[in-house]
Amino acid sequence: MDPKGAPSILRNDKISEETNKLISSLLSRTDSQGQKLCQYQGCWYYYNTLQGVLNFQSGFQPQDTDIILASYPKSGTTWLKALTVALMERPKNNSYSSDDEHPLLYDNPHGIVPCLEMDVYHESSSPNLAKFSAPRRLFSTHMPLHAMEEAHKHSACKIVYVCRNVKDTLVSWWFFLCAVLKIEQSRGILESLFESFCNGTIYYGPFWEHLLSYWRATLEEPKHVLFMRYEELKAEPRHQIKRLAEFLGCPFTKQEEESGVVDKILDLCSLRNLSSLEVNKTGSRNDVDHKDYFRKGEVGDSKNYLTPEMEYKIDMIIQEKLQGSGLKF
Ligand code: PAP
Repeated sequence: MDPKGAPSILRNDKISEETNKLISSLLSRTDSQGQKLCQYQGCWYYYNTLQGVLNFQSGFQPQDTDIILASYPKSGTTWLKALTVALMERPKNNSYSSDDEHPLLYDNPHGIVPCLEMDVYHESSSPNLAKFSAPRRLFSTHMPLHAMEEAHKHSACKIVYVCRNVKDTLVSWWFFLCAVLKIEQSRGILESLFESFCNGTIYYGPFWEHLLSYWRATLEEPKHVLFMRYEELKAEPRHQIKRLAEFLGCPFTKQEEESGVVDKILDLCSLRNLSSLEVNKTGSRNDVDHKDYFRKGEVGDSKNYLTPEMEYKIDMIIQEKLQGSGLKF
């Protein structure tokens, strides 16, 4: 395919001379669609994304009140963004009466919560952050924690990580990639993604390093880093959203719970509701149609696409890489 047709973050046409020089000293590879990736600080990025990471690393000044929503791609980012926005948007009087003015009705969660390396620092290391001031700045990232180490070490900002069963993540990525590249969803592409997934040379991979970077941090600093799971959000949404609210320092009041605010937020942020909104049916940003962020949202959907051999290989890799960490799937 013509790489120019791909979303900017997957391309390699917005990099500075300096980044170009850096890339020439890094390990690099070309994926099955002809897009180039390189490995920086142990993580694989498409070149334009790397430029955003470098801009972020040289320019970001964390604030103690910042909230950063982190994830490996296709692990529940859109859902976590929507839930966090809904939590933050609760009116102070607890009445939750401004339903028809809610920002989630007018923009996709990715438009409301920008990604540090893909949106905010995509083109510059000194973007204008004035519009992110009140009441707390809310950002997202797909970077592993070690890429944000400086920001993380020097502030008390809250980091929420959502992870997902990696087999479902892989299948979700396959559907998403084919949708945004507007290419046929072939087994060949799934198999090639599977190989890259397993050997770690995939966008933002290796996934095990990603998971472990946040897992270790949550064990060391549970008040600083919250570790959530997509499957737990599906299985016990009320409990998980309360956990999130408490971690962010905005727990539900008794009055809110009694008046059904928890369920209202869960309904508002449900895949069914969000995907039925006009803005998510027809809108787009950064060359990605909003509708492509919503598919089935089912736990275990990968069974329908991966062979038992593929599943076995991923299970073995997880077992080996996560051994001794206490993190299990
Ligand atoms: P991103 O990394 O590109 O932002 P992300 O939101 O993490 O994508 O993952 C998309 C997955 O979350 C899709 O899963 P699927 O392909 O297995 O269906 C998508 O359907 C699912 N998803 C999106 N919004 C929600 C939601 N509100 N509730 C539950 N799942 C959701």
